[in-house]
Amino acid sequence: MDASPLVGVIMGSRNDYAVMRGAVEMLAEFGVPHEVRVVSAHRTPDLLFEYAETAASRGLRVIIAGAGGAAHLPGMIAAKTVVPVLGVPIPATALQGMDSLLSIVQMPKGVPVGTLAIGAAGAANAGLLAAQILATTDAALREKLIAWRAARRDEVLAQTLTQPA
Ligand code: RP5
Repeated sequence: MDASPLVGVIMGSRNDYAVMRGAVEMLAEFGVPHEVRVVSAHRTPDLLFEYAETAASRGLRVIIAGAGGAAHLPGMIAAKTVVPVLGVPIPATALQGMDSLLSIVQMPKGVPVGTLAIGAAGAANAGLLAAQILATTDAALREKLIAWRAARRDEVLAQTLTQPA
């Protein structure tokens, strides 16, 4: 995207992108300027601090952070900025994302992370929710979101089921 990014999509590993692309695709569908980066809480902690500390001054309005395992990335980013952080638990270990969900959702009072569902649904919803947050001050984006919801409604209304004779 050429425009200055309004949403930062970050993840702890390039391996998380298989899930996190759902957020990126949603932002692209709505024409929301965004950036995508790997930022690891335990492998690149200095980058994590720099990313969070410069997020607001670079114009980011929402950060979507996906991580697997102990999943401290969303919480640590949230600790260093007041830009809203949406956390996506990635099913990266034998615990299938329950570890990440509990880690991300259990932020102590004072440093919130808006936590989405584990995996693809959570990633897509994070993209949608970021767009909805931006739409609170963007009427054109709000109209796009309303049209998108109407299209989903019409898809369901057009569905038919074939019953056995
Ligand atoms: C976390 O550890 C990442 O978010 C990823 O989900 C998990 C495993 O990372 P890799 O070993 O696949 O790079 O930091």
